[in-house]
Amino acid sequence: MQNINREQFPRLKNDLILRAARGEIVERPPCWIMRQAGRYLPEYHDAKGGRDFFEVCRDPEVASEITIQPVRRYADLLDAAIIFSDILVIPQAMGMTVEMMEGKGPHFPKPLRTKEDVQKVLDYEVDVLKELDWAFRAITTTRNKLEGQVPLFGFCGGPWTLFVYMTEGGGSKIFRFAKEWINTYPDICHQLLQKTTDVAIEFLSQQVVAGAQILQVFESWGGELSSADFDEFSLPYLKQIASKVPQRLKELGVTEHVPMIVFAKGSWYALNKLCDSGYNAVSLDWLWDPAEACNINQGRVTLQGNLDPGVIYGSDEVITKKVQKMISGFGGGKRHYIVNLGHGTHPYMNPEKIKHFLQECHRFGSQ
Ligand code: 1CP
Repeated sequence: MQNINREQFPRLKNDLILRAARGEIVERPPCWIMRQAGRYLPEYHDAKGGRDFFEVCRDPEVASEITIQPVRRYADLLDAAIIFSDILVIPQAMGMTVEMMEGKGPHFPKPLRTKEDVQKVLDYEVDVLKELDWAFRAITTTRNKLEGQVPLFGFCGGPWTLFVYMTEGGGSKIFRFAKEWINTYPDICHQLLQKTTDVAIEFLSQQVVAGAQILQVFESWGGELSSADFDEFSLPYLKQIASKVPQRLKELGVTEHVPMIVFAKGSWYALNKLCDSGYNAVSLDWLWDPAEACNINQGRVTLQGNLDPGVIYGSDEVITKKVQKMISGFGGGKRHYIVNLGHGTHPYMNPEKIKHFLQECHRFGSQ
């Protein structure tokens, strides 16, 4: 395990996203992109060199290089880096095997299908510091290598989203097993969601100790739940994370305020509640009209998003037009706003189009 002195990290030169997340008035909206590192960048494939995804995550030198690649390529256009890792490292730390199938996505050879399967995970004693030591090393290395250019995001998956992967065994279109679980054995589901939440709280807190300066929780499958089921199987756990991470950070001796962002993709019905869920910022998918979201938010939190990632496949002129519309929809972006896409990049995207998107966000956001 590492011995970290947070005072010794390089001084932060660009704290724009931290100020915007805290609700301060800023000179322009900060910009970053979900999945800004990864497969659409040729330099990612060079650095990965055909190795296994999780092997690369566990190598602090390569993981930090991949994390910094977009910051280097889009110099001065990105206001944050996000550590190169995956949401599925929590199920791994809980004793489950997760493989990454090249070009396909995550695969669990033994998903949770019986009560005994779940009990095994509930009984498994998780030592977050030990199991995820490699993740903390990657964060510390990256924080040092970033030399204070931009803040570093730590992240984790939302408990419901992780539950989906643990029960389905991978991505899904119909969510047969996850839905079978919550509609047959809700009590067992709550036990598993609680255990996952406890691990997520410790994992996020230790990422901060290791050097993360801002946190995001990805509840990517939120929108697969009905409004009532979201209130039962997702929201209470997201709220616990927001309230307990700051408590844990205090215990761990972290004195600065670390902003937290929640992204519950597809959970449009929950925006009002998410604005009161304890997060500093709520990330929106592209189904939202920015002005309508602002109207619901009423300045309670910072909103993040929300350009349809598909717009990146369009012409420069159309990207420009849609960026302008987005930023004006968010009231010009000088307060309560962080630029992002409504979801992550795709492997087929042209890095030059992403650059154009970022340049236009700077141009309209500075006006
Ligand atoms: O810059 C970055 O953001 C890179 C770090 C990162 C993050 C934040 C990766 C790298 N994954 C994630 C989060 C993540 N992983 C989410 C939440 C965000 C989202 O909704 O997109 C989810 C749902 C996953 C699960 C996952 N991992 C998928 C999706 C599969 C599905 O069910 O649709 C996939 C394809 C992965 C693999 C993965 N993770 C990251 C990369 C670069 C890759 C591709 C690996 C490869 O083949 O090289």
